[in-house]
Amino acid sequence: MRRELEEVDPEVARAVRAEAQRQANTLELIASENFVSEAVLEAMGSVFTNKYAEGYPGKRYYGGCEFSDVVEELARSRAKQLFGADHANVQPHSGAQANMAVYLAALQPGDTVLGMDLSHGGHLTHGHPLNFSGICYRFVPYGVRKDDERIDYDALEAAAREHRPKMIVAGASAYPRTIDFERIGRIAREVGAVVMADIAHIAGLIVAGLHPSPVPHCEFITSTTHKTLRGPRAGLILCQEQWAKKIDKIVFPGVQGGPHMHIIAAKAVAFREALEPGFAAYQRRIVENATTLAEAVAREGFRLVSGGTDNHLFLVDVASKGMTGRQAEELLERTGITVNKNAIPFDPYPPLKAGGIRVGTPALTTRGMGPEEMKQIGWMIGRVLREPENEELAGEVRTRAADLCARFPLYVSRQEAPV
Ligand code: DSN
Repeated sequence: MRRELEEVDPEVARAVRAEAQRQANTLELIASENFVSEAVLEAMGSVFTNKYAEGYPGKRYYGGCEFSDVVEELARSRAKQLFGADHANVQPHSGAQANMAVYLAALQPGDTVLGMDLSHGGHLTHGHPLNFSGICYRFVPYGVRKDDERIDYDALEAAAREHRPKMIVAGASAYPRTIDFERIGRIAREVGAVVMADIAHIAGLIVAGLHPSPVPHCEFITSTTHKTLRGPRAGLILCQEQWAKKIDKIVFPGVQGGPHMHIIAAKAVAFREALEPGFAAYQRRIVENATTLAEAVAREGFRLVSGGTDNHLFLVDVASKGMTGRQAEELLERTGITVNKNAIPFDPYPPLKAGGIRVGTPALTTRGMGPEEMKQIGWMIGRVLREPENEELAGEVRTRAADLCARFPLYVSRQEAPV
């Protein structure tokens, strides 16, 4: 760690060091988390944090923006190249703000929108009644079928015909299967709706060609940049050319003030990394690891939502074993394995207890772990959840988790420092 932080604020320095150690010494399986490269970290911690640059490259409201223009232009053009999109706005501070900007650009308050139910794998900003989306617009939820837990496109189509929405939101935060953007696009065109695809979770897979791209089928695409894409914590909007001006105007001045130039610089770096040939191979390993880990957990006797996974994550039904997701999350955490409790479709428990856990492989894949490690971790998860009272087993799993972390170190050059 740099000496300045230690000297100026030892309490924060201690927390930063402890967090770095927590990340290095535990098995991170939260599907929405990842570890950025040193280059991305460096850009995020750069002097661009000092700069105000309201506006867009070449049209700013402040002086001294020539280097801000450089990094924003790089981020925009690389984002367009990565996804093959007409237009990119790289200023949204988060995925939620990206979604807010698209709704404001394409909808009027009170308009009808179809969005995937949060309890079936959607997202808060896809119309949850407690979120601005559900407060400002009339969301009609769609979901998965009870028998195979895959999106019920026939019901979605029927709902679109009945409710004539202005927009259909496609995308999810806890859905382990491929999303048929083409079919959703066709349904939307039939009823005169536009489509927003929220690809926050699967953006990296799309870049690598491992998930069909929504670009040909959707007017708007939103994403976060920190999940499978492995960039800084932030948002992104891609859109068709005819919406470009409106989207830019809504992001600034409509929703946000000054863009976070240090984060935009880091997005440019992450997008460059994603354009490298090795990125597709990394995404393939993420998916292979998810498949292997899912099979290993299933071998331990656990039911997986929809029976498995096509992407970077899967959901384990722990309710059917008489346990809540919260209990499972806590049991695993004390053995050095981090997951999050998650609702499963038709969940018998409320969200803070939840009937499942969500497990994802982007972070451990970044550390270099592969199928062999996934088999071991699947066994560890299965055993801990099957024998919650077995303290000896918990100790053994804790040791194994620590050994794996030691074999696949994180931020090696920083650990000497440390951080
Ligand atoms: N919190 C993110 C996730 O975990 O998927 C979504 O916003």
